[in-house]
Amino acid sequence: MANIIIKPGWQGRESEITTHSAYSGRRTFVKALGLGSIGIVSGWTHLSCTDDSRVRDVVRAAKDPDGPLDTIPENAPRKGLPANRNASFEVSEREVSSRLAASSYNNFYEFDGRSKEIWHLTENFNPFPSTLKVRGHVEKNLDINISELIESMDIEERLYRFRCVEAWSMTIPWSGFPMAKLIERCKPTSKATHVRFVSMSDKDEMPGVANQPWYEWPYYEGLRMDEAMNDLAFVATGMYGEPLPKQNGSPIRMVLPWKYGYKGAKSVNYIEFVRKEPNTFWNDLAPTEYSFLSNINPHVPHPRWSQASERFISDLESVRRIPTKMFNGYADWVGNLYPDEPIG
Ligand SMILES: Nc1nc2c(c(=O)[nH]1)N[C@H]1C(S)=C(S)[C@@H](COP(=O)(O)O)O[C@H]1N2
Ligand SMILES: [Mo]
Repeated sequence: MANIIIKPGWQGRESEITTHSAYSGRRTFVKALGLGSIGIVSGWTHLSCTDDSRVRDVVRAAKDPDGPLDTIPENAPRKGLPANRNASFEVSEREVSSRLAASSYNNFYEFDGRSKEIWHLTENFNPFPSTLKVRGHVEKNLDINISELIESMDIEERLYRFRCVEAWSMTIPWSGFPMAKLIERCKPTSKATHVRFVSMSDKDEMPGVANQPWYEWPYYEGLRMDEAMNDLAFVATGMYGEPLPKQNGSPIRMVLPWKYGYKGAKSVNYIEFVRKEPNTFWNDLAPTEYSFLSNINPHVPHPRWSQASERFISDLESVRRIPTKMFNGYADWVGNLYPDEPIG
């Protein structure tokens, strides 16, 4: 474990670890160093959007107005698009974010953990065709063709608030289908208490998987079954009336608008039904910063910044600070799932 140099993330673009000789998995690695989470991982985890460099990234991305809109896979299904909007999910207090902002200011560590400009790194990524594997406590294992899955569902549009743990936010018109419909299709047995989602992970297609080996790829997330079956839980296959751009998680990505953005795994190709609370990517990396539940709560600060307000990205030239709502404004839908949390 010699020759390990760790720099905070804001000191430069080169990797934090210049030598990372054989280690099996990041957890063992951090344990071997005998360090707690916060200090060591500060360069690996999220930075608050109050950091000015984040906003500079937004402006820089704006200078390339064509690229981010041009990354929809050619072979993505378009059936049912644009879909009718479901009127139950109106967002009236703020405007819809621009499509350019939503497709050029992204978090997707499989491509890059540092900059928000993911779209121009997605050239080699081929989300279609692909197979969704369904495993664990199910009547039987399934290998589902994802194009066929999308084409077999009734596609609807839902306008949802979106809140990243870094304290920036948008309002996004997703298209897709309720997560409950997918779970129905998977036929979990009564033993399943939780569901895991695992993202695609390919070194040849995703530069961040190749050059950031200290992360525990593939990205993995999870929910309780009652959360996954809630009306709000959504599987997005598109946005702004088009199929999902690659940087937004093509071919399918999970959307859980009452939770911080990282709970919604992108580019999922594996679902597993399990009997206990599963480990999750960010919670394993820094348990003091990211909990399993990760419900949006303005009263609970992140250890490194407040969560009481957020930078709302309306479009790339127009960012303003607004207050954060309990459960991101979705207490009426999900408040009853968490009897121990305040609704106020
Ligand atoms: N597989 C995977 N899923 C992911 C991430 C990631 O790095 N990898 N980032 C998460 C985070 S931190 C956020 S805020 C959202 C960003 O989604 P967007 O770029 O479409 O807005 O995706 C989430 N899902
Ligand atoms: Mo995020």
